[in-house]
Amino acid sequence: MTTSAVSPAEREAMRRAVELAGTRLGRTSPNPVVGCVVLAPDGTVVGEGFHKGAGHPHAEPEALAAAGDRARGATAVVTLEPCAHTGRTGPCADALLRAGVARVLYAVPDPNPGAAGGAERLRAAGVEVVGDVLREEAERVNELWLTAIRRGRPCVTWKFGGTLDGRSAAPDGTSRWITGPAAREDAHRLRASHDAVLVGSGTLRADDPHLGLRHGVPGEPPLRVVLDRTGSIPPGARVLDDTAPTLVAVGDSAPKPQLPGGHEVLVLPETGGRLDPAVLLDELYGRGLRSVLLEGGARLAADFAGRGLLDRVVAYVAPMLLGSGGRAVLDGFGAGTLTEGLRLHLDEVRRLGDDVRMVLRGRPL
Ligand code: AOF
Ligand code: ZN
Repeated sequence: MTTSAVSPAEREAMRRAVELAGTRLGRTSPNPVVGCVVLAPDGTVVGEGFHKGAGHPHAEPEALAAAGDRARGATAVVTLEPCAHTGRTGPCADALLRAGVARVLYAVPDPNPGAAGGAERLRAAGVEVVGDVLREEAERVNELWLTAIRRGRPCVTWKFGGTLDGRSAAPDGTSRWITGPAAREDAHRLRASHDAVLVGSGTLRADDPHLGLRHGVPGEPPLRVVLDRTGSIPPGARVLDDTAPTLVAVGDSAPKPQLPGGHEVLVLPETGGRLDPAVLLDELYGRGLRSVLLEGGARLAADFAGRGLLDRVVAYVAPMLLGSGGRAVLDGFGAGTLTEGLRLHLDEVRRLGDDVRMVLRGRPL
């Protein structure tokens, strides 16, 4: 085998490493999800590991510990370029060298300048290193983190459920249910993979959403964030219960609402009577959050769309028409002419019961 040829067993190991990484989605911020598999020279798996989250060991030391002495002369297969820095833990490149690994395959170069450089360090020490192995799959599992690091703010996904003609409620406000149970279940899993869920005050008043994880959906509940410029959140709102912390962002001219314990008020500057979503995103990024899910309403989504702050859209479209008078899923962002429209890129289409789930991306990086 030549230095860079990747065997079927190694490809399979990378697939497994991506799967291991995916088990921690939504639970590692500000860090990425990373998986690692150690293969003996005959292609058998001798160790597996994944990064549990910030402050925990990286994926490579976990997999090396599982492999023990069998790591000597072995191949380490890892979804992200091994780090070369000492952050909360030591450099993975050095751990791989100490373990005597002969070959390292990785999928995605580390875009974090502080941590990158592991591939070079390993090569300099005589280890065979191959990058870009199953890169697309590995980029996909880390899409939220990679987008956040490249943009320097959390990755923003707008999720909506609506009719075929883009309505989220009938004229009288009724909206339960437009999409079916499979779509609603999927939306809960989507929530669990994000660091924060965000709603505007209109949605809060209209729906009184809880924004927590439904019983049975694994994962840690995301931070609930309410954009409430006028500080008018009712103290009895369901989002202020004690199942997860909630951050209420108010304008600097608003009275500071009194919230039950465990929740926080964040005062944001108002410009022209609006809160700037970019300022909120900066604040969340500074707190280590890397992904935000917009869950309503139509004006909040329009605020983000109009400022070029939508990275992804997850749409659950039901086979139903509500026609004129129904509430539009997007309200406020208005293209005057076709060229001003926000063109998205279709990434995934899946049927869920009678509904269709589409994943779309905003502008590419
Ligand atoms: C790896 N393997 O499993 C992870 C890596 O503060 P630290 O020490 O946890 O470092 C975090 C940074 O290290 C993170 O931003 C990313 O660049 C890299 N994460 N690297 O070799 C891992 N989680
Ligand atoms: Zn590392």
